[in-house]
Amino acid sequence: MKYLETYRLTNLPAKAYYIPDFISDAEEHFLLQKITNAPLSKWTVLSNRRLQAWPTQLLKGSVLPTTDALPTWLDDPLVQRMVSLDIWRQSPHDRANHCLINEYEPGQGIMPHEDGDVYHPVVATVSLQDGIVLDIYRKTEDGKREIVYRIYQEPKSLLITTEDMYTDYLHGIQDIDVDKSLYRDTVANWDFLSDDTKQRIELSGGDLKRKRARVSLTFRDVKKVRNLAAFLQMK
Ligand SMILES: O=C(O)CCC(=O)C(=O)O
Repeated sequence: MKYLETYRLTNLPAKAYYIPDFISDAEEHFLLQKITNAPLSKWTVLSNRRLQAWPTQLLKGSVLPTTDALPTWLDDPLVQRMVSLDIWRQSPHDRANHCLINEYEPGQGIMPHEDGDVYHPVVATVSLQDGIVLDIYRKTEDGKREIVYRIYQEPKSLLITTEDMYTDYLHGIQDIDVDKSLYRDTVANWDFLSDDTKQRIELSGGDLKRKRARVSLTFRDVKKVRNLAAFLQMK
């Protein structure tokens, strides 16, 4: 893999990186198998997507118990490869300790939101199985929000957002079947997309139908890691 700076989306505020083909076909297949074969109890089903939290859901939405670590199939090669890119250099645990796996069927999405103070401000998302558009929103002065950038995440890619992109913007995925108006000047990472993806977008006139469930693995470093007994005593 080339030096991280090679993948910087320089047309976005600081900082976002998009790495196509971050994982191989075989790795994608292996990860999808692991996710599919996880116990059914691992899934939380929401109205517009379902998700798995690894190693576990956060206590009170903000604390990771020390007893749990990411399973090997998520750590190797994904987290280790991210660590080698030096993206967790300044994070409290020098690496991601948590992974949220979201599955979006065509027509599903996630409301615009900020990731907040629970995590160190570096987010690394691997996409599997299908592409999808991530919208980046800015808050307007009248308290509303508007889409200011769009990033098309191909399967097997890695998207990293940090600094202002983490703190000053919201992100979301629209609950639609077709990602519309995808052109060179509307997709922030257009130059990084594969020829095959660009051709499919162009052949569809810029309106790309979501064909399969898109699965994402979002890696972050949860700041607070506590011994569970100590955590309960604090109550
Ligand atoms: O699936 C994605 O790419 C976005 C997930 C997300 O926004 C989150 O987990 O906070």
